[in-house]
Amino acid sequence: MPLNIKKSDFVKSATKPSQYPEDIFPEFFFAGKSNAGKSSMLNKICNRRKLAITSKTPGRTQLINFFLINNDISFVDIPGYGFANTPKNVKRSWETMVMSYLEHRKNIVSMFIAVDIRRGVGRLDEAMLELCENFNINANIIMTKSDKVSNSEKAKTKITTKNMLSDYKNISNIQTFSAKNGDGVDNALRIIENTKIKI
Ligand SMILES: Nc1nc2c(ncn2[C@@H]2O[C@H](COP(=O)(O)OP(=O)(O)OP(=O)(O)O)[C@@H](O)[C@H]2O)c(=O)[nH]1
Ligand SMILES: [Mg+2]
Repeated sequence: MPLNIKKSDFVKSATKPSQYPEDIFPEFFFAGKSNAGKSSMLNKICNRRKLAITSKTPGRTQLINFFLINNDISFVDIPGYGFANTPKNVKRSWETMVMSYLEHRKNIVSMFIAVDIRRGVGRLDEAMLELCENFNINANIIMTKSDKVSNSEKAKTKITTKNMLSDYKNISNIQTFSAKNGDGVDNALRIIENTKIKI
């Protein structure tokens, strides 16, 4: 059964572990390239328009944002990687912030990687996958903005992505998603329902 989200609340933003909320609930985090649609995905899954802030401008989400779902699941929107012309100091602070999140957070059960379906999986997505593999974190690949391509393109991309990522043992699911028309929402909710017990 898909998870039924009845309640979703913003908890807090953080840059470092001392600022994180308690680690008592199973946690899912949303990663991906800047502008790939992470925050929109989180909102669509929660059926809320403005829970996480979204923007046309890449680099909108700059802190680690924690949300509490149904009072017993945690969602985390992390800043995106790899937008053009990232200054070196911003890149370094992203790395410090995300690395210490992965190192310290004990309640992570799974991650959703948002990949713009028109762009496909890139070098930095693979780097993120590898990083998570090292931390034993299970990954779900979400090909976002599927409303922008035809059904045949959707099917084709799913197959090529599956083939391309077949070496990663930590990927449990590859699916399409649209925050615009709801494609893939139920499947994402089913995954959360089935994974949340793992803590
Ligand atoms: N057509 C369409 N547009 C989308 C979809 N999801 C996101 N967008 C648009 O893509 C842009 C970026 O969306 P965000 O959700 O802010 O992306 P993000 O990955 O959180 O970006 P950063 O926080 O900057 O890393 C916005 O203009 C969204 O409206 C989708 O499913 N379909
Ligand atoms: Mg965002």
